Amino acid sequence: KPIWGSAQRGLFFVFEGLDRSGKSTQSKKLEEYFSKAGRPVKWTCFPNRKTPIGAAIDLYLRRQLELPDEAVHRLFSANRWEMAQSIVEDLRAGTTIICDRYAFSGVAYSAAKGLDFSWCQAPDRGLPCPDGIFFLHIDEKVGAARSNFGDERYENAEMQARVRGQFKDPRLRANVNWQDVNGARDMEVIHAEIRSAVEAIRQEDQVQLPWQQ
Ligand code: ADP
Ligand code: DGP
Ligand code: NA
Ligand code: NA
Repeated sequence: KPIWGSAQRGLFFVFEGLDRSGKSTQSKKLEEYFSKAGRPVKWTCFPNRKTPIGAAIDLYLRRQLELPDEAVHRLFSANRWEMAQSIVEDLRAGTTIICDRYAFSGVAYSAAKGLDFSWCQAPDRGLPCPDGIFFLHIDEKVGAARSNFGDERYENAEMQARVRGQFKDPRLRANVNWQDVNGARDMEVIHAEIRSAVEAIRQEDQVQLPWQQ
C-alpha cells in the first residue's frame, strides 16, 4: 500500500544548505512548533552518526579514516537507506519527520569533489521523497561571520564555495518541492516563513512525486 496520497500520513520536511546556514536552528524550531501543537513529530539528521555506517562516516569526517570519494559517497547514501524504512513507517503512522540534510547534500558535497553529478544522484533514487525541502541561502560573508570553521573535512572556504556552486544545479530541484529561503534574516522571521509554507503544503495535500524520477 503506497504511503503517498494518504491524508493521515505524516509529512516529511528536509532542511538543506551550506554549513552554518541555520539548518539545525530552523529544523529544531519547526519540530518545537509541531510538538507544542500536539502533532506527532520526530527530528532526525543525516549523516546519522549513530549507526554502524554512520560511525565510519564520522571517522571519515574527523579525518581518522581515509576512503576513496566514490566509496564514501556510497556510505552516505547507504546511511540514508538504512533509515528509509523507519522513516516510511513513521510517516505511515502519522508522524511528521523533520530532517537536517538529506540526499541533496549528498549530491552537492560529492559533486563538489569532482564526481559526476548524475552518478552521484543514482544511489539515492527511490528514497522517500520529501514533501518540502527548505534550502537556506546565506552568502559566504554571512556564514563566515557566524562562527569559525571546525576541524572536520569540508569545513574550509574553498570546499564550501564549490558546494555552493553545486547546490545551484537545476538537476537538484527537478521534480521536488524545493523552497528557497533567505537565511540571512532574523531567525524568528525565517521560522515564520517556513511555518506558513509547511501549513500550505499540509492544506494542499500534494500528490507525491518519487525522488528524482
Ligand atoms: P547549520 O545547522 O546549518 O550548520 P546552525 O543552525 O547550527 O547551522 O547555525 C549556525 C550558527 O549560526 C549558530 O551559532 C546559530 O545560533 C547561528 N544562527 C542560526 N540562524 C541564524 C540567524 N538567522 N541569524 C543569525 N545567526 C544564526
Ligand atoms: P553535519 O553533521 O550536518 O555538519 O554534516 C557533516 C558534513 O558532511 C557536512 O560538511 C556536510 C557533509 N555531508 C552531509 N551529507 C553528505 C553526503 O551525503 N555526502 C557527502 N559527501 N557529504 C555529506
Ligand atoms: Na558541519
Ligand atoms: Na547542523
